Amino acid sequence: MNNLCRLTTAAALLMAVAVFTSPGVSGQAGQAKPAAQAPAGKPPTTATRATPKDWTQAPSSERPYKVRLDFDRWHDVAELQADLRTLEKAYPKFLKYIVLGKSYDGRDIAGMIVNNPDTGPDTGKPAMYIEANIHGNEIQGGEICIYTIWYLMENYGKLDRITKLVDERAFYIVPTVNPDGRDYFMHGAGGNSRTGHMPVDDDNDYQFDEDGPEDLNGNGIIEQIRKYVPGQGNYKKSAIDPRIMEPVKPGEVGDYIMLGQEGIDHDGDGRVGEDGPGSYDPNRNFASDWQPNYIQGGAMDYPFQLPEAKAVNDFWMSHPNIAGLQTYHNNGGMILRSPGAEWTGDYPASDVRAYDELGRNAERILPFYKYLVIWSGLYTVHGGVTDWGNDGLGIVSFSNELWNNGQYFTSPELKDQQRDPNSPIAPRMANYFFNDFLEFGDELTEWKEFDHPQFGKVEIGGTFKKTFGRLPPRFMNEELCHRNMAWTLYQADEMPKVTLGQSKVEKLGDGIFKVWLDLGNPKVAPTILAKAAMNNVVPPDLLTVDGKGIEIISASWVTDKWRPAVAQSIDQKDLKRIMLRNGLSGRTTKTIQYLVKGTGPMVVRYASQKGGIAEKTLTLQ
Ligand SMILES: [Ca+2]
Ligand SMILES: [Ca+2]
Ligand SMILES: [Ca+2]
Ligand SMILES: [Ca+2]
Ligand SMILES: [Zn+2]
Repeated sequence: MNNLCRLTTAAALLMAVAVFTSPGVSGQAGQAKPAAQAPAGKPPTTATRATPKDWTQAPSSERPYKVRLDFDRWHDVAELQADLRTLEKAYPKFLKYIVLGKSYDGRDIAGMIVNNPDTGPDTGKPAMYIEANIHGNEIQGGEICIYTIWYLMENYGKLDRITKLVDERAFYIVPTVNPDGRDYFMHGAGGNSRTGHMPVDDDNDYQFDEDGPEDLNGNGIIEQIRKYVPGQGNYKKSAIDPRIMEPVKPGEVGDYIMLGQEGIDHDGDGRVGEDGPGSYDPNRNFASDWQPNYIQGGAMDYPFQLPEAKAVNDFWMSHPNIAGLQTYHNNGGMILRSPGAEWTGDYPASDVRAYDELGRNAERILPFYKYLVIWSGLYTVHGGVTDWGNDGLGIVSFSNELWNNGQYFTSPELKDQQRDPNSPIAPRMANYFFNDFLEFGDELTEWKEFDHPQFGKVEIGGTFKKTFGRLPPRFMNEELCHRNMAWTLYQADEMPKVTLGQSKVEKLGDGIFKVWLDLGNPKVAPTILAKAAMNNVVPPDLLTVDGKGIEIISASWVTDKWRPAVAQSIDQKDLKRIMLRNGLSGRTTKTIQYLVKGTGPMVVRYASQKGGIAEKTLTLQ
């Protein structure tokens, strides 16, 4: 019971006491006479029970949603696109449905631009790019993408922070970068459909994709096959739970053999499911630290060979205002940044500081998630999206590994129980417990007899569904959507934002002025990452001066505004067009001093590819 509830109960109790102790009242509560029947001239002695007040006419504490979408299930490609269309139709001013390109099988790679045109075109604002599902089986990021668009729109004009964010930033949101893989995962046999669908000969028999796994019993899941061979097997049913198969100890015999995953050996090579669709890694086909297949498996023959990788990269190249990137994966509960490989070396210290501050706050927004560097915290990745994003495009890039099985049993008491190997929620059994008592058997297929054309009488089953483990249970997905979105909105808010702040104009003589002006970036991310400046992938910020007849005699950086003795002269050819090669780092103010000849308006403009544009007009008189 909370405090408010306690108070209310106490108040009700007091009132009841007051009624029962009023003089002249001897009956029980239910027998109090209505006031209308009290004798004339006497005040009523008890309260009247009037007809209930119709509160529904007063404003509700709940906010009505304009669009209702479901976030407690998974959507195939057509459903995701339908949701995008629904949102676009409901919020046509802010939303624009876009197609970045086609997948190998010809599906649209659809996305949404979120922008308030009243505050300028999207391309003129720092933009946050959010994508999901480059690995076909890692689907729940798609729902987060839809949730993000939905939440921004539903709360625009209602929550000041959301309104400001949408006014100041643009968003590019792509729910599935690998629509072939997504639909194969959801509708096809594929449990392991990480890949896209460009054919690859996995087993070097000069045939492409000739023998994939097959859902023989038609329940939509690729299961295990076991065969009962009493006294001749090397597997047995576990004593803890007969649904679990375990290998026998040396010297023991078991009653079962395991025959691998569900399917048929179509090409007679003795193997089942050895060459399914594709089989490469779309997240190894990007240009930073790209390595050939013999170093980085699944990288394909050259960067951007995959139509999906090329489509998103073409979009990034044509939207250099993208300053923040999130690419959703699953699973494990991680907030990852590059480098993907140790040999490329860590980022310059100033970049690491910005990443660390963002990452530490991400951990606070996302309990159960750890902020980690890819090569040291996960594994080595060559040619991944976030390396290309940071090193090749100068974008602050993160990748979340969504969902962590630890989220099933989260209280300290239950965590203690998980340490007890005999507990039904010990790690080995936790999934079974969760399946039985929280999902009512929805996630596990039981063993069932099957007549296999090649193996004879077998049993198929014993498998958690493809949605289990990598994805949260459906009923927990809305929280996953919201928290991950909240983290990307925080990142979007901390993208660089250039400002022109305090200024001072001092008249030195006839038509000669000293002008001070503060240039600022109050956000965590720098306008140009140090690594991007090193790689020359982001153009310098540009500080320009305009005004009829105005000449800049000299320009210098004021080292300390409050002790202005020392100034560092800016040695550039055109002082009306000063380049800042390293931009403005995070949370910085820098003061410039101009010596100007001329009178009238002086327009100063700071333009940063990733930090936006600020303009200020000073008057020289
Ligand atoms: Ca083959
Ligand atoms: Ca293949
Ligand atoms: Ca099956
Ligand atoms: Ca085969
Ligand atoms: Zn992944």
